[in-house]
Amino acid sequence: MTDAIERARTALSDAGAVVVLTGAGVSAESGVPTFRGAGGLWKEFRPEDLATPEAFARHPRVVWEWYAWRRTLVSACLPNAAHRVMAERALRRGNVTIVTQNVDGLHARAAREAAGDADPTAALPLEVHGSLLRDRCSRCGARSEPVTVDATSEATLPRCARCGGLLRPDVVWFGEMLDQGVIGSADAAATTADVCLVVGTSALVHPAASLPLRTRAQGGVVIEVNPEETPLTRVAEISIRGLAGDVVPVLIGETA
Ligand code: BV8
Ligand code: ZN
Repeated sequence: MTDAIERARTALSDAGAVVVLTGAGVSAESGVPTFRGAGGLWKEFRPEDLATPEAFARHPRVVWEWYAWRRTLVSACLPNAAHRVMAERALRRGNVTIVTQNVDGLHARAAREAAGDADPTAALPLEVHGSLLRDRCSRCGARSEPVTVDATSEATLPRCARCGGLLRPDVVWFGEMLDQGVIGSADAAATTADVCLVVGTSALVHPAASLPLRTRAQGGVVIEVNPEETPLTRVAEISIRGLAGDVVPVLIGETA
C-alpha cells in the first residue's frame, strides 16, 4: 500500500467530520460517460448548445433529446463499489456528507440499497447540480417524477399538469444559480470538515470546485482520487492517482 494511501486512510479514520465531493469520474465505472475526459460527452456535444437555459429556450426538442437519451442510459447503470462504500461509511459513522455534482442519482440509489429497511438519510447526497431523474416546470417551477419524453417534435414535449408550461430536466445549467439551500449545506459541510475527499472531478465547474478550498482554508485535509491531475492536485495534501472503484474502498471500506 502506498504511503499516500496509508496517510489518507489514517486522516479519514481519525476525522471527526468528512465531506466527500464527487464528479462524473465516480460514475465512470458504472458506465455513465464523463464530460471532459476521453469519450466524454462534451467531446461530442457543446455544453453551451445543450446545458444552458438559452439553448433550451431556443431548441427545447434537441435539449430534451439529449437529456432523454442520458436518462435512459443512466437508468440502466448501477452504483459501483465507490458509491457503495461511501454510502456504507456514511451510514456506519454518521459523520460523512456526500456532495455530488452528478445528476445520475447513483449516490442516492447506493444510499437506499445500503440502508435496506433502515433510514438512508445519512447517506443521501447533496445534489448541487440537481437530478436527471426529476422534471421541473419551466414556468411554475413545480417538480415532478420523471416522465418518458417523446422528443420527436415540439408538440410531443412534456408539459406541466398544473400550468401547461414546458417541463425541463431538474438540473442546473451553466449560468443558472444553484439551489441556495443545497449549495449552502455543502459549503457549511466543507467549512467544518476535518477531511474533504474529492473523487472523480476535473474541478473546473464553480462553485462546486471551490468546496475543497473551503476545507483547506480552515485547516482541513484535502484528499484527491483521480487517474489524472486536476487544478485541485496542487491544493490537495494527498493526491492519489487511481480509479474510484479501486481506491475508495481501500480508503473508507469496512476494513479501513
Ligand atoms: C453559476 C448540467 C452563477 C447538468 C453542469 C469562469 C470562471 C469560473 C466560473 C465561471 C467562469 N465562467 C462561467 C463560470 C460559471 C460556471 C462555470 O463554472 N463554468 C466553468 C466551465 C468555467 N458555473 C455555472 O454556470 C454554475 N452557475 O455559477 O451561477 C450565477 C450567479 C448569479 C446569477 C446567475 C448565475 C452552474 C454550474 C452547473 C453547470 N451544469 N451540468 C448536466 O447536464 O449534467 S456542469 C457539468 O460539469 C456536469 O454537471 C458536471 O457535474 C460538472 C463537472 O464535471 P465533472 O463532474 O468534474 O466531470 P468531468 O468529465 O469534467 O471530469 C471527470 C473527472 O473524472 C476527470 O478528472 C477524470 O480524470 C476523472 N475520472 C475518469 N474516470 C474516473 C475518474 N476519476 C475516478 N475514477 C474513475 N474511474
Ligand atoms: Zn407549471
